[in-house]
Amino acid sequence: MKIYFAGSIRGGKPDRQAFRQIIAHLKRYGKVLTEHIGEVIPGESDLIDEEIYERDVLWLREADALVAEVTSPSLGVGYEIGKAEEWGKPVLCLYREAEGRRLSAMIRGNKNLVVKKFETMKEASEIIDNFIIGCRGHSNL
Ligand code: 6IA
Repeated sequence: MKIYFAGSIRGGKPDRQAFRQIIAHLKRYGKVLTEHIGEVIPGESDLIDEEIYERDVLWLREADALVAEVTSPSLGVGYEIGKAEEWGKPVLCLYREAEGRRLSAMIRGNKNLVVKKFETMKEASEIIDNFIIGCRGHSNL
């Protein structure tokens, strides 16, 4: 199974530790195409934006599922979620509730997406496990 993990980079404040833990859990189920997102440091890439876009869209196309951490608002992550939905891929959006912040209605209000709140990594892992079971039920992954 190929999984595309999406998380804020230049968007709102990314929680890299959570990203890394989610990626580590996803790796139990297959190849995480975007493993580097847990490590990316803005401003320290050799790739130009056009190359990043083209590479990421190709990866997203070949992915069997998208898992997005959406606690921090990110234009890039929103775009990736929209594309994955358009291409009929299963999408899981994980978020932490934070005071004074409400998840976009375009994500929380979309019945085509699995949108789940988590607090601990144990909860996030269980949500991921159930999502993957659901993906397998709908295909021969
Ligand atoms: O708008 P954002 O930057 O927050 O968008 C984040 C999303 O877009 C992630 O889920 C990635 O899949 C994708 N993305 C955006 N920038 C990059 C990137 N930049 N490398 C890989 N994926 C990216 C390289 C580092 C750069 C910040 C210097």
